[in-house]
Amino acid sequence: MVTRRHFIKAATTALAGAILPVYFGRQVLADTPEERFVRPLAIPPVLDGYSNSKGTVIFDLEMQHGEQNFIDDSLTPTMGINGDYLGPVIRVSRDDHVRMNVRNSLREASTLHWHGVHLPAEMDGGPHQVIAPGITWSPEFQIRQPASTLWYHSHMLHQTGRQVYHGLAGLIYVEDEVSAALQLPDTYGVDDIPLVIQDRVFHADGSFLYDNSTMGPGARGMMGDVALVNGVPFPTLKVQRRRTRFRILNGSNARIYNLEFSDQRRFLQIASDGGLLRRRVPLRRLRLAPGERAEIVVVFDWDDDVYLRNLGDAPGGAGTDGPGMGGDELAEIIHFDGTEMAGA
Ligand SMILES: [Cu+2]
Repeated sequence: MVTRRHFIKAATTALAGAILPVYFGRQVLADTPEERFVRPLAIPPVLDGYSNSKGTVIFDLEMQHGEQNFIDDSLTPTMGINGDYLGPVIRVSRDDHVRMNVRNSLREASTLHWHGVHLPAEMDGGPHQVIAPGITWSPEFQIRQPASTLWYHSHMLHQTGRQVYHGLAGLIYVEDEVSAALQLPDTYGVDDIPLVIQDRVFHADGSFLYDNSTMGPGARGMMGDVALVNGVPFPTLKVQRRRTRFRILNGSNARIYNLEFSDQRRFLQIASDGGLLRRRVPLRRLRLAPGERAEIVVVFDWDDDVYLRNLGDAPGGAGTDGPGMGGDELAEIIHFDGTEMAGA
């Protein structure tokens, strides 16, 4: 059958070298999970903002070019917010009056859209709200919705896909008195962990391959053979014997994930796009389309050695997404390792 890799090779040939060969790295595409999942998961910084004399909570955000090492020794040109790739978790509370100072330090125009935030359209960074290079845009709005996991990303006309692919995205956490009162794991980075899942294709020189032209590999949306979680390819997270909450964002351009743990353990979904569910839902699989969020709680133990893996979108599971759709290219996404806790 035609795998995505073959498809891209074919496309590359068809374009007669218009794009460089796709990367087949020795590390991130190593054959065995033990060789692949060698990098620790990164935890994005949290931005709590600062208050002015009127009580408005202010967040300073800067869209910028950067570069980051994803594969082998190469540096990948990227875009980020307050960093090289992706942006901080913006943490707000219900009823807060907030101001976002969004400075565009890119060499190109962009926007920043608050995905899922209930707010007046003129305060949202949709395609109508272009920020020219060198300009700071400062929308103000009140947080008028329950606790939830939202996100922000570029929404630049005709450039959204490319800019998000290069890293212009981040999470927004809304907290309220309900989320504070529930006995949910809520220690950020310890038992309350964001997982921004994205798939990417790399050129041989380490740069991102993004080609959504009619003849390009991303004509139906870019899908990749390298999984990034919080910007780290095929990461490992050391886990402890405790309930752990994951706030998962499908930050991919086109891939729909059907996620499960490799031992098919049960977990509880506690929140979706709109916030906390009325009751927890036991699941073994979770389907997430691009832009969707879900919060889950899973119990780890000291001898755990499990992966979160993608079964693909079709009912038959991995490998059945069809030629060129890439569903057969991305199985294990992140490794959870409790084994070093043995005897501790
Ligand atoms: Cu969006």
